[in-house]
Amino acid sequence: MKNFSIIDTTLREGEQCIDVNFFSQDRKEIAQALDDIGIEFIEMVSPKVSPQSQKDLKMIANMGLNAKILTHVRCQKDDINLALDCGVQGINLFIGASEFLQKYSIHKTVDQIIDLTSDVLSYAKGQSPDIILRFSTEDSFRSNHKDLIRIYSAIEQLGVVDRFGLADTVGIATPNEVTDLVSLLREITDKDIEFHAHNDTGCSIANSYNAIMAGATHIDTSVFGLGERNGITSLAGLIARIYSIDREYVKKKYNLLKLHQVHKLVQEKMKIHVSFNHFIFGSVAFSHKAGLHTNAIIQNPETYEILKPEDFGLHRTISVANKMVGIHVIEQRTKELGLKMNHDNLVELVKKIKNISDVEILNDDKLNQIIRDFSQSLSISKN
Ligand code: HCA
Ligand code: CU
Repeated sequence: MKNFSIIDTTLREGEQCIDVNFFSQDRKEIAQALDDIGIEFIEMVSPKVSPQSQKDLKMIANMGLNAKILTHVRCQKDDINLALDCGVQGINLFIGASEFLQKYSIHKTVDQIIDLTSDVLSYAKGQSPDIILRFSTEDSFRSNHKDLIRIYSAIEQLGVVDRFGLADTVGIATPNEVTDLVSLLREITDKDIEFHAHNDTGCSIANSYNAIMAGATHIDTSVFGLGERNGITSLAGLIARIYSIDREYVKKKYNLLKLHQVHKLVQEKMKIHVSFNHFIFGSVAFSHKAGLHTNAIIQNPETYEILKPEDFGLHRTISVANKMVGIHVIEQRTKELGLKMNHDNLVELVKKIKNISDVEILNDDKLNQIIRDFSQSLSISKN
């Protein structure tokens, strides 16, 4: 696994989700919770967004967190000045590059984009030589490659930028396209490369993974993947992806037991409905049902689990009360209830459970009652 850093942008991109609105206290607690995990960078909304956003940026930049605080700004000197006044450690500057954005958003040609960004980036570095400066193009994956090469090469030559970004703003990129574009940018610069993936077609995690493999050093995430439309790379999803490749590396890099806290915070504060099948923190993420699975899981969980729930402070659930149940788990449940049955009895009991669950939904209490009743009927027939 290549070394990489996470830039969590829950407090910027996340707030662009239609259901999300952060107040001061929310921002403070979320920033602290991200820092507790060991997330390396926290991106916050531009101080231009609102007066309180400006105060909160200052407050969080001065909290003394280990995470570096970044803000996301347009290509304007005013925005740069305001960001620097807030005491941030880094500025993430972006500008549209696709034909759509050249025409309908920024109304500039490629030459004008190069002139403007060169001017504003040089200004920023001149004002604050220690600032970590990032330059990114919006909608990179619908931009003409020749335009991108011209823009990035010009900015690289300027020599003031610490990190270059690529953004799949509309979630259109495939993993192979990400590999290609990150590799192309890698040929232009030795500097850090950041990748930002929207998830409109469900590729954001795979795309982020391919970006790392192709040489990206920084990946943008948000809690639950919150962002514009259906969002971006989920923090838990990226962690799951990397953990499955190199568990020890991820466990050393991040405090995984703290990952739950920030998810709980965002869920409770924003009152959002978390998808039942979200990575790691969805309600069914560590549940097992089919007989073949549960039989193997009770012997060795790794048979059907690549993520260990206990590494995230969670537990697995093994569903027994359903029609897919197998004999081994029913035998175990019977023992747990203090009952003893021979193999033939167990075969008959499993059959009975399957028949009942064909016509009614079982739960644990009902299942236990069926087992007890069955056991009782056996002892009655014996007597
Ligand atoms: C947007 C901007 C952005 C920026 C990403 C970046 C995108 O909200 O339109 O600066 O790297 O997706 O392009 O989030
Ligand atoms: Cu975005």
